[in-house]
Amino acid sequence: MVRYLITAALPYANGPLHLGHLRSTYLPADIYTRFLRMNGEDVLFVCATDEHGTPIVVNAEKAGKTPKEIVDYYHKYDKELFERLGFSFDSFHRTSSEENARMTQHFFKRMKENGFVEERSVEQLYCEKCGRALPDRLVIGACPHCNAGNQYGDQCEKCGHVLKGSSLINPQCSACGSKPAIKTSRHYFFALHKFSGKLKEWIEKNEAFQKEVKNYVINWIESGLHDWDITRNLDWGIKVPGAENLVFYVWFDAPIGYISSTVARTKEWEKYWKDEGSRVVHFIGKDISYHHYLFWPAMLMSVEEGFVLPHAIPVRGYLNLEGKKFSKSRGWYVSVEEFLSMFPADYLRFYETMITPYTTADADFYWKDFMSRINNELVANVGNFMYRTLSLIKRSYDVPMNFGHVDENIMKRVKERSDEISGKMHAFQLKESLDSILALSSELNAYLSANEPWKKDGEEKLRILSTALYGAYSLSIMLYPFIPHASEEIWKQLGVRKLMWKDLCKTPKEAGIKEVVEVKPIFSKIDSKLIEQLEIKLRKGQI
Ligand code: B3M
Ligand code: ZN
Repeated sequence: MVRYLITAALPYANGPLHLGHLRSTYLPADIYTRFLRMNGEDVLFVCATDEHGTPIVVNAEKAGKTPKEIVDYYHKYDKELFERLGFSFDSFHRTSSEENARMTQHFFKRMKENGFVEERSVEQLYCEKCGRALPDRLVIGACPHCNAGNQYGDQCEKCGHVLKGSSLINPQCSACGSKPAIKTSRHYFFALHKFSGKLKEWIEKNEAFQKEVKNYVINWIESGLHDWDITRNLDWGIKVPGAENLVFYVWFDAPIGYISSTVARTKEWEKYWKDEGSRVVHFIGKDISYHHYLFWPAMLMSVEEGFVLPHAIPVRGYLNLEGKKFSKSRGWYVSVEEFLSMFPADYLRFYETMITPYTTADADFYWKDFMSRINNELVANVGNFMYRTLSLIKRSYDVPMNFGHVDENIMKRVKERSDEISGKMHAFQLKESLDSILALSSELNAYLSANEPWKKDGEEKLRILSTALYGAYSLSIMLYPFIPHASEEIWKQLGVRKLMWKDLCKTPKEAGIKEVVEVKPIFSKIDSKLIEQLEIKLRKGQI
């Protein structure tokens, strides 16, 4: 039996979410999950906040708070915002949880027993003044590969190289600016290189992986995989058993968070992670491909406990804002919270899907483009068809009717479209599916205009309106994964509870629709004055 475990990359509990965070990961994962649920699949959708690592330590220090206070705040913040966006997680847990500490320590123990973890001496930077080691973001200096200044010790933002703090040119403690000393310390390393062959074979034969991603991942393997230092001298993190002064590196316990979030939800978590028929699907942004295509599957192999390897790892690119990177410090920024104070969540879900094909290409959020897609595609096409249909019915019949005769050509057309869309959805082509739904909506609008039910009466009128009604609720089913709030509103107006994908083959009568209970437009147009104001505000750096 097929079973699905869907994940969205874990957001760092370290700051407010902006519009760019949603596009590559949470939104596609939610759309895909809702589609599977509508098809009656056994699916669990899990996520969590990623609560360890030096950036959280640094931010907490700057804010005069403890890391725990910061992550408690942002866990709650993210959870609430995700709910408002309609992200339907079955479990939204935390990497600082008991479950995750236990699972992480268990992984480490197994990996060590199996000979994939080695203890080695490392030279690392140490700040005498702060009295602590300086891993990752606790140190700053120039990149030894491209010379760019002001780079943190984990990765160069300019050239993308993964760095070692001790190789930075002119390193400084990022908290106090002192010149660090070098100290040796015992750390644990995960022998990633031992999995090169297995990983390569697994990636090459997996047909669900994107070709472009496969190419660059295979390149990484061929250029040689480095073993990973999976421990850090820090106080904040999951303790390494038997080593008082060490915690695990954030990227070691973060993906394990996918499992512990499942554990927190159900005693039967192993069904989803170990049964042969289970499909684990990780939705990610392209910057974390290395971690999900190489590091994580190797970890799963190394414990030798029958974990299934990821079935698919859909990768998408970044979102920019009007041609530039989102940057909170530079005021080039729109937070999700601000957006939701002005527009419905479905508008964001719709627009971000429309600009996100299934590739790793980046895209831009433009206020004007946002307005025109909402006004011309969502409101004028889908909204208009729904409203026209439902108000014609409401005006024509004030008693329950038998909406049982649907034009066969339209029924055939909807079925063809639904097969096409289903195929695309299973292949993670979400924007491409939405395009097909919009095309169907245009066809239905044309049907209604061509058949002019307002000029007809009796059986003929009833047949045309039954057909339009069938079209309207078919669209509401297909659109539900994308804009669930709007579909739920339509269902309310039709007096039905949640519809399923299989209801696409039913006439309104068979689906239990006897009348239009109430009619209200489900969307409203965006005012161009508001958009102009938002553009000005953004340029002035006030958002
Ligand atoms: N917390 C966020 C990122 O790098 C990071 C993802 C963890 S997924 C296990 O996009
Ligand atoms: Zn210092």
